[in-house]
Amino acid sequence: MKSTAFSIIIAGLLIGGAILLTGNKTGDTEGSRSNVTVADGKQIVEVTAGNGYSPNLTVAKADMPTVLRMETVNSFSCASALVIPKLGVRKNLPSSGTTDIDIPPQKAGSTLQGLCAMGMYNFSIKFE
Ligand SMILES: [Cu+2]
Repeated sequence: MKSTAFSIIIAGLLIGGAILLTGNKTGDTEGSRSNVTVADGKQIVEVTAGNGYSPNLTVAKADMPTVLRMETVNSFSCASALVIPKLGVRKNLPSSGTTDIDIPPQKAGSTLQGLCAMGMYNFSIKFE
């Protein structure tokens, strides 16, 4: 009986640890860099719009022409009505597809925020 309880506790700890590790991998607390690629002197930041935006926080390079590539896959939530106030951007994303938005070079330390039209969902891109 005691060893069963012990196994359950160990299993619980393992599952908990796995969840913590997976949580860290998305890097939402520190910001994701894995969705940023550089090609031909431009950086491409990929953000998925579905039930909200993913990743929530992206860390990108400052002082570099940037393309924000919004991806939607069967997205019918209001996340597809995208607003980027700082850039004066308002876009209706297709329910499925990619939409490129040009972002001029941003200063180090600045943050761009994207929102759904109602302000329910948001994401940020931090430039460093
Ligand atoms: Cu909304």
